[in-house]
Amino acid sequence: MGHATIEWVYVGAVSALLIWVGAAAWDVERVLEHVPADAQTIKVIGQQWFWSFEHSDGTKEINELHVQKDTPYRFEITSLDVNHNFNVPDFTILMDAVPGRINTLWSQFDQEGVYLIQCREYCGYSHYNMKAQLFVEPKLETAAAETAAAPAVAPAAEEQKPTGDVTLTILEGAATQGNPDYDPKELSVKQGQTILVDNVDAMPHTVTSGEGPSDTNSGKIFDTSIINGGESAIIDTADIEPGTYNYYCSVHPYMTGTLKVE
Ligand SMILES: [Cu+2]
Repeated sequence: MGHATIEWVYVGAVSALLIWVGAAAWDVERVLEHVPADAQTIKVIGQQWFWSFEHSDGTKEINELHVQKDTPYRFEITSLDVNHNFNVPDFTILMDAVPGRINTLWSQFDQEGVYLIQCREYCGYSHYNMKAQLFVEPKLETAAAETAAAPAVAPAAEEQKPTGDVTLTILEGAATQGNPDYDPKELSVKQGQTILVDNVDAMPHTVTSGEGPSDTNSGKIFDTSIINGGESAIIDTADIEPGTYNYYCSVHPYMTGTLKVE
């Protein structure tokens, strides 16, 4: 064979190899992009410093996400403020949550259990505490799934606001550091009285006993857990020993107050 011929064989072989590698890569890409037709959509919204989720039937959850085992889900991920990253380490889910755009990925979960959801993009003051829980529950049969799949946090439609002996208000704008938050900052009650915690802000907040997120005794004396914007919760002081207790908001730990039980 002449010199030129060998060169052409070589060029041909290399080209074929490149085309094969390219096609294989494209195939992998296609598999990743291919969302199963029966996938259910879950909207994932990151905000300083909590996660909210909206299921295709309209149910919303905050810092908790309930899904069913072996069911494909398509996640539409976004942010309402700064950049976050939606990360479920146990299922190698990692996707930027960026304001003004929707990133999608799909996944399904093959193990029942409770798993960590966290933010993997530094997003400010309480980034390290921007965590949620993923509950992978048994797969329900399709007929029952419609109703039974409804997660724990149902939309509070015509629910009547509860009343309490005293009111603790979470003020509008409280989520922004430096703004007035709890009103009154120091609340005194008599043991046995009930406290209506009225969240008039648009953001979710909590009233959680303790010194802050790193306090291992957090929430042991009282904890409203998440109160959505415009909603309220009751703290019953019947079982709280007289004393003075610090509390904070688990979503915005710079929000603090004191509860005195007499
Ligand atoms: Cu808060």
